[in-house]
Amino acid sequence: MNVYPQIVEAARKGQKMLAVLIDPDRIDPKKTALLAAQAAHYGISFFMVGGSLLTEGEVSQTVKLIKSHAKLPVVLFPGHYFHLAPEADSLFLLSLISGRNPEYLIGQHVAAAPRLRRMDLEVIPTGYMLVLCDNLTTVSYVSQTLPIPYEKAGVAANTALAGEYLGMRLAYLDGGSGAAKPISPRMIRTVKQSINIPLIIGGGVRTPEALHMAFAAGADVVVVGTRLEEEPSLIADFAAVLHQFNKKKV
Ligand code: 1GP
Repeated sequence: MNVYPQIVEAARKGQKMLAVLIDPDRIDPKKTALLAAQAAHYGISFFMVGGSLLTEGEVSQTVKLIKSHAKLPVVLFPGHYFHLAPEADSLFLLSLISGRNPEYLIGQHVAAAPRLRRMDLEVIPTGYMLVLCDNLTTVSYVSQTLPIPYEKAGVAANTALAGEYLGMRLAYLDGGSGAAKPISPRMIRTVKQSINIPLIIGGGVRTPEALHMAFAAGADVVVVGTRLEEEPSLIADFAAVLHQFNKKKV
């Protein structure tokens, strides 16, 4: 189940995608099972599994748990080269292009490469940009990088475009998990207008209104993690926004 062609095709048609992120560090197996079953029912696009601070083993278990409840693609969203699992479908191979820490621009990738060769994962090179949304999130701390300032939409756009010229297939603007507020619509619009690759937005999207704003500003894919892990039943409200944009009824 290759995810990248689906993202490109949806973006070409102006269709939106909604991804649910599960962090194996915080997983509640009952809630995740419920979320997986409901996500399939409500037409969510795909799952992501990952986090900044987890250990090997939990990733595989989480992917298997999701797969046992939902026939949806699972994309790995690794914080470390240990965070790989052959049970997943795809991998966002993240280059942290907002930062200047070589470890997250090439170091982790060198360590991951031989493992990836042994796994049959779809590898999607992704230009990953952190944005400072009021609070310092775990990912900024762990990666020891400076995020892009909230108001600097032009910096974000230039960074995303540089990523595209370097061969990245996706641009991912992230406030980080648990961000105090979502990325601004102005930054989303500015970045979207500057690039030709699909744009993913995540971090701090806690309400259907915030999801609506991100889609309306030009996000092709929006990722919701924390809020749905807390309250899986909200999936219906988030899905309603997705289908409103895609003009489908659930
Ligand atoms: C984090 O974009 C994701 O990388 C999701 O963030 O947990 O705040 O929804 P939240």
